[in-house]
Amino acid sequence: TRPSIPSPPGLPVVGHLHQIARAGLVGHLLKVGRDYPDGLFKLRFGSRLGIFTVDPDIVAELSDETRFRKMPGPALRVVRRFAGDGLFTAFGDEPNWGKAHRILLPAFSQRAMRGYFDMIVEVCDQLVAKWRRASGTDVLVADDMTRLTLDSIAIAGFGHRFDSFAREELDSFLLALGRALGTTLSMVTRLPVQNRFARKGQRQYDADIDEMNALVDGIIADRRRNPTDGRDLLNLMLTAFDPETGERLDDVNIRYQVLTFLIAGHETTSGMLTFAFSYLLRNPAVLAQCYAEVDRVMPGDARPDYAQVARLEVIERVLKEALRLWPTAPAFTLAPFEDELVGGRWLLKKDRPVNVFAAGLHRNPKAWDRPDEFDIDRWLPDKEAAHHPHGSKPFGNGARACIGRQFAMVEAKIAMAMLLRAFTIADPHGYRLTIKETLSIKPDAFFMRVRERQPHE
Ligand code: MNH
Repeated sequence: TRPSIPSPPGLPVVGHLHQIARAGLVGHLLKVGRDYPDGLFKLRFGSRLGIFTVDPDIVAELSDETRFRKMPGPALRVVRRFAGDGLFTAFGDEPNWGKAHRILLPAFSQRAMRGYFDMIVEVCDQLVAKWRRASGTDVLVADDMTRLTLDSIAIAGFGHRFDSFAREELDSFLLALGRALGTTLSMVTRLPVQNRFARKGQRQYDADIDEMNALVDGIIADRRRNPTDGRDLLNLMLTAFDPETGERLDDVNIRYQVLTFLIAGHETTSGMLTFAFSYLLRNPAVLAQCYAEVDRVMPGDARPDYAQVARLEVIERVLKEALRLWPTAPAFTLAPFEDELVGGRWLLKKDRPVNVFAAGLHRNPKAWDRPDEFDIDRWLPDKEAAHHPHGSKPFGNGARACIGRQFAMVEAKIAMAMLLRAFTIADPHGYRLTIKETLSIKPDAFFMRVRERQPHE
């Protein structure tokens, strides 16, 4: 007989849900992951069983695309209620995945990125202006990073202006999205009976999805009324033909794609930036390196240009290290095409999702020295080359890896550089990191003191 997958002690009926309720899903998985650095482990969510791994050698096997592929698990199957067969939530064998992937890939080329650059800089300028007005006070970092990343993807991808910095409150789209993702998470981390009694929540959930769709339909209708000739995401969706099938995307799928990009295109980047700022405050020597880099690469107050982004290498390492410690999309799910043995001993069933828990993988001592320590020098070129090749997966794997990763890195680098060029940052309240999870993760209630830099600073 084959060994069964190990599991920490749980309770009858609820399994491990009570522990998850206490620590949060990511907090609990980080804790359990430390006890199972090798192989697989399983947790019980009421009647449902989840299989997890944080082992880089197992992840190496799961990353073999001839044996495994992305298989949306319970959480993404709930997200499909509003994102349908959009790129993120599609099953790989749904024709719309390949079609949309081929049609939209050109929107993420180097050339396309260059085209978005000025729009991103314009949004960053608005945040700089806002912090100037706030100079000497505390800002809620996650909210401003969310305004920045939402406005950037909306303007670059769809020509839509949220103008988030013109208003005090977050856009109602963000509030609807926050509630919808929170509900999604609770659907997979609570017992079915607890969910069945949450009727009022169900009505709110439906209303939130309606609100998000209304915004998306408005964006699409607006472009149809006022066509443009750029090749942004929306124009590709509306007009481009798939080179393989010769077909265009249908209207239902376009709606799913626009919503998918509005969500996937901002949540995780905003979390990455927020974690990165929290680490800079706790690592003054690294912060000093960032200031030196910004003043060298982007001196004065001239408009940043695209070529400078490649030279922000310290800031890039800060972002990579923040994503190692807190990958803002903390897990993804894969399944074998056929029954497969992994680690030479555990049988994984065809089509049964396995969770790669990236946050635990990224802190596994099998892959990383001093895994809990923030050390940007891990990402110096020669050291990076020496890492375990599957010890870091912040953007997923293979054909289903993040299509927006360059967009995210360009945007985050330029934002961080423009903010550090203009402000000194401080942590007068001694922030202690706590995590807010929806499906992605962010630092919770992180306030930072910002002050305009003086010429000598
Ligand atoms: Mn992104 C897929 C992480 C920024 C659009 N993204 C993924 C996956 C991860 C991920 C992990 C794979 C998920 C899975 O296997 O189930 N993404 C990130 C992170 C950042 C990020 C950590 C920022 C930091 N993503 C962005 C941005 C965009 C974007 C910015 C859009 C502009 N991501 C996507 C899309 C997919 C995806 C679309 C789905 C791709 C596919 O399956 O074809």
